[in-house]
Amino acid sequence: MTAIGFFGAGRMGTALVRTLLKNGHDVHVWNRTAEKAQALGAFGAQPQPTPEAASARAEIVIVNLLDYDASDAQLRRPEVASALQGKLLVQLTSGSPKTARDTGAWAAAEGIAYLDGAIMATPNFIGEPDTLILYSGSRTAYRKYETVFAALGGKSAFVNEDFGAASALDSALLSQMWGTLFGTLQALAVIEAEDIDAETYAAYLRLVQPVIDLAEQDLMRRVRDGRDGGDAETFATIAAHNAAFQHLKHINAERGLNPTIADAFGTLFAAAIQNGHAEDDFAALARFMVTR
Ligand code: FVH
Repeated sequence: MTAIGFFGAGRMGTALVRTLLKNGHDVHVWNRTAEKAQALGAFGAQPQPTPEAASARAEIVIVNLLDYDASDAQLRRPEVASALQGKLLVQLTSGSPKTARDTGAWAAAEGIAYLDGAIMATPNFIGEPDTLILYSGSRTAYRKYETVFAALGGKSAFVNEDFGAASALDSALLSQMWGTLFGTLQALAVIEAEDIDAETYAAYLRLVQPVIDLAEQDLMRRVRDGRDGGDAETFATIAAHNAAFQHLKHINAERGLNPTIADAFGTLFAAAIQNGHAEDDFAALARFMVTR
């Protein structure tokens, strides 16, 4: 059993605390709205009136507040920083690589061991064997409390000692998710405008998915290896993609659909073609994802 301090009893914080309690840990929880922390008392938590009180008897302090502004407003208070000294601070509030590195530097200066985490799941998946939570920072601290992290998510992993790595992966993986979800929004707009039902579309999508998956894997390998010129293995050149893309543009215009998502595709295709990459692989578009 580990004595754990916990800041936050929102949707995710409540799921995390209840999972820690189920795994037999002694959890002292503080929340800005005290009633939410008190409600966790029914599950065995020890509600505390302040973050420093929640940290006093803890070996590890886990933070899961709305954002880093809310978190910093608590952590940077001298009473809290001194209560954390010599302990492990685990930041599970979502943030950017920069905020993670800044907090890591602050923690080091305060004599606090630090792990920055990224929860790659919604609250309902917390405590499940396949749930992934990424951590980066103190490898020693991760190893010491690995069983606590495994209880929160069975696929939890230590990325590396760069404090910002977990947050960077969080944003990359979320980019992948948003790309799929925004693509789905565009697809659904097209089929609705063309009077095709969603079940029909879903059935054909399942048949096309292997083509999409292979193109994604090929793209990742080509960008990793720098093989972005058109070659015998290129599935479709940028010119071929762009020709097909014009049909989407025409549907959006003809049917009065919002062009915002398609415009992002068009901007990148146009930049690559204007710079002489029409006959190159789709992977050549990666060159235009960096602006400096
Ligand atoms: N919900 C999810 O699926 C995602 C999955 C990935 C990771 N996120 C991150 O987890 C953080 C918390 O998200 P949440 O969904 O639990 O958010 P809420 O339910 O709104 O709870 C927010 C908690 O933060 C407290 N809080 C907000 N502002 C302040 C402040 N200025 N000072 C102190 N505490 C603050 C709030 O307190 P209260 O409103 O109950 O008094 C909640 O405890 C977040 O980083 C997600 O990106 C979740």
